[in-house]
Amino acid sequence: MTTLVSHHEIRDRFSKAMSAMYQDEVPQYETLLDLVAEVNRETLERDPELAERLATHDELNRLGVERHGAIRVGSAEELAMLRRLFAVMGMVPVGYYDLSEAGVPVHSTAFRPIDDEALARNPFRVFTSLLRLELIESPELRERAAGILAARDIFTSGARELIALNETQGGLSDEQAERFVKEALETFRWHRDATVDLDTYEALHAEHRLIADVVCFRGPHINHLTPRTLDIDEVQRRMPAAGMNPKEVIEGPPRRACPILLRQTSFKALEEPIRFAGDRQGTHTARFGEIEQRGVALTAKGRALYDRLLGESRRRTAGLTNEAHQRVLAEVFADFPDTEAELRRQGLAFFEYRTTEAGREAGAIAETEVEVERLIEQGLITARPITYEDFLPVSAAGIFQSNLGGDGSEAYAGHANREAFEEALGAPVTDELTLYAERERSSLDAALTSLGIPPV
Ligand code: OOG
Ligand code: NI
Repeated sequence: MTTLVSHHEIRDRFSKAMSAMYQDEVPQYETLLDLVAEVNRETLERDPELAERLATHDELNRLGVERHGAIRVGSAEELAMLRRLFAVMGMVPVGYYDLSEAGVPVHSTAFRPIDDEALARNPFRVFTSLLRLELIESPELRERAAGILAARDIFTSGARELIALNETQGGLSDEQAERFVKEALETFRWHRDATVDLDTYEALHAEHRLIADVVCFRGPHINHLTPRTLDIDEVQRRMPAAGMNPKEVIEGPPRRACPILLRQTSFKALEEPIRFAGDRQGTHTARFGEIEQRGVALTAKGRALYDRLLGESRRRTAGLTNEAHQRVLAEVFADFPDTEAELRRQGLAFFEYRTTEAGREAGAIAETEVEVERLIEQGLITARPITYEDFLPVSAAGIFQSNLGGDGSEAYAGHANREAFEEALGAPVTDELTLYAERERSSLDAALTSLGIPPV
């Protein structure tokens, strides 16, 4: 019998190997990691309370660990195989994102771990986009792209074997896991040689830069990795002095007392030398470094409010510098409650509940109908915001756009097509809201039960 290592162990090894490869390939990314580490250190020194909170939740040691990366693939076969590859690492497709509306001809999901323990161990996820060839207008170019994609195999034969082995064995042995990490990494590697000639590249590029990026190379090079920062505004401010060219604005909600969802920014993609078929030199711009700061996951109601306020602010922020942009955002988001109690009372965000020491000592509570807020006030249970683990389509589009150059934000006529995406994937995507709701529900049930109160 083979002893299997856990899927989470393999994800941890893989994300570290990927980070090492990317730092090696993109030195500016290493500079970004250093800057993030410096700002995180200073933030913790300034805010001992935050440091203590992170320490008690076992967050300090994995602060510098990458939170996500992103790739783009060209066909249903590639996407379906990726699903099987990520399954080796306990990562499943969560969420459906339509970016066509924002002028990016892809739809996407995030492969990520879903249970608490796995997220605590290593939350690494990969935002994965599928090119929508059907949105290319010219039939001739569409066919050319499809033909080029059909001729490539982005997986090594070793990776294919180990993925199949994972499925029959239900996991991999230590030695197989080592080999898997090495073989799987090849899919994400950068290639200086394009598979097409410069003319083909330019024709596809003229249609949309993203199409050239997906179609012209041997594989879906990892296009960015993203560590977690404790102060995104400060990292954005310091990027130029550290030699990085930040994107114009930080995506997502403004800075708040109770952070919500996700804020992101990046240094802009670098222009890199490429050798095209026929031995002609050119360049390609695809790879960048990103940072993220995460807050609490919002309920459907909270998300609707976020979307409405973001929509309102967008009409007023067009063309503004980041500072002015953030000021307008803060003004508009004044309508979004900014205390944990209010977020809970209005059902805007998800929380995880726990019985406190006092609650455990109090034992069974006599009352049958008890308000959760009262129990919190009495110190019998605590509520902790559940971190948002997913992505935001408007922000993602902003990240795509600023790294593709130009604003080219004209919407495609195509609409969201989750069914087509799931068919290509070969499986349904998990609904992210359901995951948060279940986590909240089960924690509350357990807390109430321990106080002798029947769950509501
Ligand atoms: C993905 C952009 C989206 C994010 O963090 O929202 C993304 C890409 O450029 O391929 O990574
Ligand atoms: Ni990203």
